[in-house]
Amino acid sequence: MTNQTSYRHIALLEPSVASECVVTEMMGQVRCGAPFLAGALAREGFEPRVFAEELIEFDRQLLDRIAREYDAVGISLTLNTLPRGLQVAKALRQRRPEIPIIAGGPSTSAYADHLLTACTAVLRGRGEVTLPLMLRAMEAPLMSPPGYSELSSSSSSSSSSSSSANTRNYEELYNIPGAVVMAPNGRPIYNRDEVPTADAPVRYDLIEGFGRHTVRDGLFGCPKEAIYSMFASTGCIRSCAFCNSDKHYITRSHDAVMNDLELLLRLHGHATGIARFMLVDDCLFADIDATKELLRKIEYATRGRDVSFSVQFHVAPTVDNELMKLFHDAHFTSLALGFESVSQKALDSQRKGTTVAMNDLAIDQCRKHGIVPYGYFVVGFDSDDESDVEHIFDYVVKRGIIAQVLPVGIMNRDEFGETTADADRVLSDTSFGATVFVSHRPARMSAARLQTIINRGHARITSLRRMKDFSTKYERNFLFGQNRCFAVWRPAMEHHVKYLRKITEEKRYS
Ligand code: B12
Ligand code: SF4
Repeated sequence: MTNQTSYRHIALLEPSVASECVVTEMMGQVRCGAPFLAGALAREGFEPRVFAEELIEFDRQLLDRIAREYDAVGISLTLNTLPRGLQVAKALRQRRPEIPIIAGGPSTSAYADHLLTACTAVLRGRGEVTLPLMLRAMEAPLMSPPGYSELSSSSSSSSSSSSSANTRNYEELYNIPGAVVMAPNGRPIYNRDEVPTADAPVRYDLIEGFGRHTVRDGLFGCPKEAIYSMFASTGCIRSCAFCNSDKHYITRSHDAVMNDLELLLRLHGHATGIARFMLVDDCLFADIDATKELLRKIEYATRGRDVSFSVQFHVAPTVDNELMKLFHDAHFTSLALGFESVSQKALDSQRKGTTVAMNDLAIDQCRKHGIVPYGYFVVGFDSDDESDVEHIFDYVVKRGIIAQVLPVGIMNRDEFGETTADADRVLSDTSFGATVFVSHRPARMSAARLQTIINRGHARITSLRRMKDFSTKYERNFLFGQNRCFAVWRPAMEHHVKYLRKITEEKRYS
């Protein structure tokens, strides 16, 4: 079923950043958001194309081409790609002032005031239903909100080019659930209606440059290997206090997931070596029976293929031997486990619903079933004192696991752009995207002290002396990559200690 539209060619962009993320440095990965939206748009009669900066340079030629050949642009953002996304939106608007640009993605609506200086609208939440609605609304005749053009021309924050875009169909755009548009007073207004969702095929085939290697070099100066994102659900049924995952848990049909897998296998081809996949679900553990069923299907579909899968997973269900065997049989070579802490106090106060003993057992279960346990830890919770943080690094070394230890991120705004109760402890707007830099004031130590312990801990867990602890190629490669990353990041991490001392001092005396 297709509808004819006058806006046909839609460019969906996923900007990337050179942030301090070890996985990003080693693998080329595109999120599912833009290709999933491409599937939804294609079904509605649009002709979308996805451009991911991981796979293709967002250089002048590309921006010229997008401004020339596309009727509208969607930009898919996360917090730490937001500054780059804004830069790209401004560059497009300079090339073609009237081009409609819509931004979306996790937490994007929180910073709509920044984005609306260059984007026509922002969409909160999932976009597969609302993006086509918004594009149709934009095709309607122009309609300026009363008084807006005078107001925006005198406003220092909006450029003349952005005001022409923002005056388009103001009221119609605002009616779309989740829409954030610039109000006549020059401030973003939020449509707070619940955002509808739908399923769609993930159109990996519409991603420009999609393939086994990225064009962008990794830390080691050569193209990164691709890891293909797939998803069977979005959102999470749990509500750990530190986590800002979507709390609406929505599943996809297994048929849709398996169709995506078949497309990926076809695009990857037979002759090109191992195909790596990551199931990017937040909560593949919500319904264990359904997960088992999906794993059986993946095992069947990938029989005889050189493939490897990974997924982020909860520690609790790993006690289930049948589940672990199914993971193994379906080629899941690693599970990224949310251990978070080795302090029971922290696990309880963060409502994790796990114990330190369960973390221990999850590692044993992975080893027993031939799966690499990959640890995710978070440091700087309000219950953490210095020794709680140090104990995490001790644990990683003692248990001989590969791990990422991330400083906790705190949001200073909610999804409606309103200031959160924690806002005055946040030292950087995009705090939540922090990877190795402390960006908030913890309760029981100074930010600079936390950064010092993190720096010291990273030196330990990335040391090549740990190579002897690992028997799999996966773990050894990861450790090597992490070691190289730390060598590059270390000066900035050390400088960050001084920076944190300075800004917290300044804040104290201001
Ligand atoms: C795959 C993934 C990665 C991969 C690839 C990252 C990449 N290329 O950007 C890896 C493992 C490398 C990674 C790393 C990091 N990630 Co990450 N990652 C994910 C993950 C698990 C899946 C993304 C996905 O495909 N989701 C499924 C799709 C369907 O959902 P979606 O992208 O949200 O898209 C929907 C809507 O958001 C919306 N939408 C999306 N784009 C657009 C665009 C428009 C125009 C519209 C209208 C709507 C719209 O509609 C889509 C369809 O419904 C998410 C968590 C999650 N489950 O979403 C975290 C997530 C995106 N990551 C996050 C973080 C913090 C990080 C790290 C900073 C972690 C760290 N501290 O090291 C690093 C930074 C990496 C970097 N260099 O930028 C956060 C972002 C927080 C935020 N609110 O912005 C998330 C949301 C996890 C979380 N809840 O905390 N990540
Ligand atoms: S940390 Fe994991 S289990 Fe907890 S709410 Fe976030 S996604 Fe769900």
